[in-house]
Amino acid sequence: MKNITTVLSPALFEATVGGVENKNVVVIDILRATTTMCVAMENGANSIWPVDSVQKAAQAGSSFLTAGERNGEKVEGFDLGNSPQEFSEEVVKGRDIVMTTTNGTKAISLSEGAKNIYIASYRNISAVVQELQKQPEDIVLFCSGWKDQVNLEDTLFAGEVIYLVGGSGYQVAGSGGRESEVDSPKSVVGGRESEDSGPITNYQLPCTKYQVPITSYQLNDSSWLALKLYEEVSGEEGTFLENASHVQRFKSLHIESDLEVCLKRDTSELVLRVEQGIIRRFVVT
Ligand code: 3SL
Repeated sequence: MKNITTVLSPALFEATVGGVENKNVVVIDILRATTTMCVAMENGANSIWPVDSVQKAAQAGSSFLTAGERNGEKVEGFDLGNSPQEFSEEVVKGRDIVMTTTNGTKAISLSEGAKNIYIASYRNISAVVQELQKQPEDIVLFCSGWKDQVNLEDTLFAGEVIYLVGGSGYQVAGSGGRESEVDSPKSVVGGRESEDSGPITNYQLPCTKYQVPITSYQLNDSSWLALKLYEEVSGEEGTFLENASHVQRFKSLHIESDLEVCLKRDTSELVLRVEQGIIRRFVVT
């Protein structure tokens, strides 16, 4: 039995998971930090050192490209902001980057001590899912949110990871094999059974997509929330995310074109992992 626990914002980290030792943490900041990290590594950056303050980044040393934002705007004096469009091959290839962002790098530092810390975005979602399916330990999906608040984009993405990790159907444990094999997330049958049978939080998710053996997963309430949101919105992410407060913020900062980059799927098969505080490509052995 594996637990998939979703942490909806850094403010809920302590209360939701307490500690992350022996757990696989996936840090999610779709708009934009973890997407930008993926783009930088896709374009050949050597490594990214995520730090939680502007001061630390500024003191990193001249060999680093400095990158970061506060409130969505580039930190004054830094080489780069946090727009994925700035991290082109020409700019980042072979470079070590030090990066600080309002929420994403904070979630990474809170995850310190986990067995593995992965960096996820739509750009590497399938690679991350396959990596998670191989790991025997519990999974924590850590949504960076916005200034400790829950946001739509990270929650929606967490829901898709839950859906994909388990595959395209699932059955209620103890239901005598009642199973839902489905074509689209919208028709997934799940949920809790009647009050009399008590709460059922223990589901078997047979994965067909990546042909992994059936594993049982236990979802916390936030994971259920995320999964159900994904089922509802799947295929219409772009339209749905027009409602997101951060997309509204993009509009006021005139950076709407970043949204399209952030919603691009599977542009690489990179698994990015934080190793001794530094984000590197994870070489699967
Ligand atoms: O907070 C963060 O980590 C950033 O991704 C926010 S922003 O999109 O750069 O505003």
